[in-house]
Amino acid sequence: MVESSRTFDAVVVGAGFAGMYMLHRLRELGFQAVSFERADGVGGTWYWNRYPGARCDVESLEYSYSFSAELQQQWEWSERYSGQPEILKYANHVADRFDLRKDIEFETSVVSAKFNEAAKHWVVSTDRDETVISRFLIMATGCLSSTNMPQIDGIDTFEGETYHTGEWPHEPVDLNGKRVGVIGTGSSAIQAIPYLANEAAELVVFQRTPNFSIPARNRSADPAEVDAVKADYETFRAVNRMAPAAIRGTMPGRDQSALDVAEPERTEELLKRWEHGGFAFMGAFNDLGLNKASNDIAAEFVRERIRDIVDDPEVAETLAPHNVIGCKRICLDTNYFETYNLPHVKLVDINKDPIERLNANGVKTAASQYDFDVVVFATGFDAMTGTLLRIDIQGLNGQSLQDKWAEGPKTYLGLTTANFPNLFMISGPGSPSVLTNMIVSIEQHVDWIAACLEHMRANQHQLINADANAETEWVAYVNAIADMTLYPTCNSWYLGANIPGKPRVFMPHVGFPNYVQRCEEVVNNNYQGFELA
Ligand code: NA7
Repeated sequence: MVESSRTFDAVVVGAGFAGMYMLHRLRELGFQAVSFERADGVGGTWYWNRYPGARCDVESLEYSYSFSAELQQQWEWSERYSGQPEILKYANHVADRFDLRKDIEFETSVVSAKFNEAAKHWVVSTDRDETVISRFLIMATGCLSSTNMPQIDGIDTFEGETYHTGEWPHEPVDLNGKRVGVIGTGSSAIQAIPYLANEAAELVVFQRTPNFSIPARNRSADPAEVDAVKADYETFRAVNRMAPAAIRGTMPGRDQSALDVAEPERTEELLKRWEHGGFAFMGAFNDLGLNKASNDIAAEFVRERIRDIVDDPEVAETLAPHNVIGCKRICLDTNYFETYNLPHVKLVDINKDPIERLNANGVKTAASQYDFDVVVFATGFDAMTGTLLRIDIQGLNGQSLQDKWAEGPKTYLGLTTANFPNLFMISGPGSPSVLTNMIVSIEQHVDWIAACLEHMRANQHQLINADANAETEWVAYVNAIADMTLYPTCNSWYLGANIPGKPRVFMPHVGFPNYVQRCEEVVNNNYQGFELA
């Protein structure tokens, strides 16, 4: 390993939406910063997730940076929900517009980061055999950036092509006339399946857990709507930040329990939102995430729609989820359930007919052999902690993050972790992150970190470290809020339940405005819960 003479105020790991904005802010403040990015381009999630049909499920006018008034005025989104190519184009535009590339080193992965207590800096090593020194280490590594390959025997013996939705090739994949198998029915699969079915000669979907999905009702951007937002983008953003998930959508939530609304009004409300499309569905009533009886009403409504759409009653029943709606990340789709009416599309419930292994020709289940040319793994991610824990991060006394988080992530505000001084995480576990519009959460974290670094510079502090008690209280607080909701009632990736052996801990903080308020209180109380030295 070459110990380089390069010294930075801050190393930013990643050049997705978090890393890019962090780099921009650091440079604005006059800090010497570099970003290391494992891909050969910017965009993070939107760089990697190029599967057919990949699309954001937050509306374009909201899913964009707010930090530059000129940028948000000048950029034109073409659709209600942006597709992956357009979001990646936007990320590249931002990189060029703010001249970020000169401080991003592409195709460079950070493999370890060790805190040197005597020198009070991080020693950061990359897979380019270089070690650099930095006062601060900022992890902008994304929440869904380590793909999850299922532990199925014989994957390597399959002689056809295999793809993971989260690492889709850059070149178009030709599926014309091919027999395609898809494993998984999460958001990625639900977006991809109608596209895969369009091309493939045969498509077989292996489902472990059915998912709730609401029609996206995507369409071209409406010029009148765009003009109205752009006339006062500041207020639009401010209102969005006050919404529980920092997502307002185009239909306000109804402030009433489902149990307090009589039929037929209750069903009419749900139907109106089903027709409108998108996350607005979950705003039909104010207690869908809190009260099982209310949730059952919305869940049954969606099951009814699935039964309406899918011709074969047996297939419809297999596709109908029976857990709490919204407990797993709710999906948005375009013709997902309709796709199962096509004669060349088949659904296999692997609870009834388990996958035994992959073999040279395809997938062997307990009851059948399915031969494929292509198998697509839409099996998700080791979410929120996966990428952080793949890097050998060592804090005070050589303690590794892997050891510290062996029973689940422990953070203070989801921004820092005790005994890892001068280390920040953008949208880390314990922050609202994946339960919100990610860009809003990213901007809030970046601004908080930037202000903290400015404060430290102004007061000649060299070190910031979270207090262990403050951290313990934070973890308990995050769990207490989650326990008030229906989130812990199913096996979601929010709980780490999709990864065998991962500790079952609810990772994100529920609610955005209440979280921001806590972060502001901490600062106003002179960085309460931190030791500054
Ligand atoms: P998800 O939502 O984690 O979905 C992964 C899917 O793969 C899900 O249906 C899983 O079933 C299934 N899966 C995972 N492992 C296996 C094995 N071993 N066998 C069979 N099926 C399996 O990932 P996505 O990429 O779709 O979406 C991730 C996020 O990206 C999404 O929430 C949005 O925020 C954007 P399970 O439900 O675990 O039974």
